[in-house]
Amino acid sequence: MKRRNFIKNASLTGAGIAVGTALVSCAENTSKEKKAIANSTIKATLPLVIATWHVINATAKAMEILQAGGNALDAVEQGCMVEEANEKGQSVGKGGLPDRDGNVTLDACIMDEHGNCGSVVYLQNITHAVSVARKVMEDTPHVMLAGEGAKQFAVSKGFKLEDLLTEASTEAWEKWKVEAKYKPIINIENHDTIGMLAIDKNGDISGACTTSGLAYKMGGRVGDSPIIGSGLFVDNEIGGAVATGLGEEVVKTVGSFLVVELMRQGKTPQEACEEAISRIVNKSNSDYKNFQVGYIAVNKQGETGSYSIHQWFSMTKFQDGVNEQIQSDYFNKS
Ligand code: SD4
Repeated sequence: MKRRNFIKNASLTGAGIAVGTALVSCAENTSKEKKAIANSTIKATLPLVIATWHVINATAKAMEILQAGGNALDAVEQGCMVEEANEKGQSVGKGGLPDRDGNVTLDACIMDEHGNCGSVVYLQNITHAVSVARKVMEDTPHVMLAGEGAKQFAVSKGFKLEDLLTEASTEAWEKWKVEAKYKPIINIENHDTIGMLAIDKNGDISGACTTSGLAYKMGGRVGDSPIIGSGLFVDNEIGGAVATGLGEEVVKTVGSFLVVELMRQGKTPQEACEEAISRIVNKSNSDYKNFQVGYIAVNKQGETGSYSIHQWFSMTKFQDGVNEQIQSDYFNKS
């Protein structure tokens, strides 16, 4: 095995592998390899999956796929599909809250370990937006499809058209219309846009993100969730990150790409999430008291992190047989 591959594999596979520091002294190592060796002493059991908010059914589905030897891409897609199909979740897929005109419009994206990605924006009448995004990635020369074009593409791929506006969401929309005030809600029932990252048994990372976006948004509004680099970013050499919350603020700081780049510079996933939040709250005109943004991240060594502006953001993590909700630390303690 070539030296580079040995190091790569040793730092990724199986439970808690520690690579000998003797290798560090070898003159032919690049600095990247040295970093990989230093980091590889961290004990991580693979596979693992993390997701935004409290979504244990989604992480359980993803882990089922990973445990059966499936890859991270299938795991994140099928994990996200659980929430898309859950009509009780009013911010994802079927049952998602509509825009101010009563239209449910979905945004989603997916990214694999090769840096391939696909995305759909303003998709209507199709529950599994994440799967359409995957088809965009795999079956077209494009990255993003929007609106009617995305819908027609989905239909051509065999997706079923459905009415996504449930009774409960119609009722909520009717209530909202009485005052029709637009204000982002900080945490919706502790269960919101789902972003998921998985590392499979080979150490490969994929991620996905899917949402109906902000409730009662303007018609045509698109958030961060389908935008590669904002709602999601994966670099298989470094790690991955996903965002939730007020998408406009995530887009302005290219949040998920930022988190991954900070990890590339040597920050832990936790430190990187904290720094990305600080870029938002420390702007001179930041109105952060009135909106929420949360990040979760994983690095190549299987360390994870999560952080948000306000309390009550959480991450679900499934690793080592434990599928648990972990409350995130947060910035605004005042
Ligand atoms: C958006 N980021 O459309 C999404 C919504 C979200 O928690 O994550 N809500 O801006």
